Amino acid sequence: MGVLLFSLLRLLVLSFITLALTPQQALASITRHYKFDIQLQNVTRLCHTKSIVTVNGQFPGPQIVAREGDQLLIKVVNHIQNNISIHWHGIRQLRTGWADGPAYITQCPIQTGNSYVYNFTIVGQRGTLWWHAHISWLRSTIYGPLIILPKHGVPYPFTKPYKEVPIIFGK
Ligand SMILES: *[C@@H]1O[C@H](CO)[C@@H](O)[C@H](O)[C@H]1NC(C)=O
Ligand SMILES: *[C@@H]1O[C@H](CO)[C@@H](O)[C@H](O)[C@H]1NC(C)=O
Ligand SMILES: *[C@@H]1O[C@H](CO)[C@@H](O)[C@H](O)[C@H]1NC(C)=O
Ligand SMILES: [Cu+2]
Repeated sequence: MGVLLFSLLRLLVLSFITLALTPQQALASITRHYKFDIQLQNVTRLCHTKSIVTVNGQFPGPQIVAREGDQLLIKVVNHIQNNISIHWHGIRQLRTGWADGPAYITQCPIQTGNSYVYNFTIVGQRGTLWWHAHISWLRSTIYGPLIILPKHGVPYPFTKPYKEVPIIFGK
């Protein structure tokens, strides 16, 4: 009788835990979509205007924000005359080597008028990384931050900052 009651109780507690955790787990990982249009843009710095290669006309490029465990689908469309590829600097590509980005190493570059969807999942990493073009001189203007937040409910390993500001050094 005591054993049965104990088993029943355990079952109840276990189902309660499962029920309580399910919605959160459903929230845990999502797929995030980004579109990178590689295009020329006139950019002014220190009173000089130059036509440079950008992502979506932005310089520095757009910020990617994801949570640990999320899947990223980044569609890169090449509108310029050069071949291009984008490297997700510091991301561990676990069984997704073809999404790493170095041209002629893990992929053929994306040719003019073509596109490629980088598809990878962030596993066991958090913090601020960056992405950049990984071919020829295009890397000098094509770059931006890649921010990986901890999973929901997981704190930073330090006191929560008052504010976060990505700082990116370029030339
Ligand atoms: C940049 O400026 C030049 C000169 O004004 C113009 O001919 C060109 O179309 C502009 N390019 C873009 C992408 O806006
Ligand atoms: C673009 O890539 C293709 C395929 O790798 C190559 O044949 C071609 O020469 C490249 N074009 C330029 C301008 O580098
Ligand atoms: C992304 O990759 C996963 C497996 O790694 C695959 O199941 C999924 O279909 C891919 N999605 C797209 C849009 O390519
Ligand atoms: Cu890199």
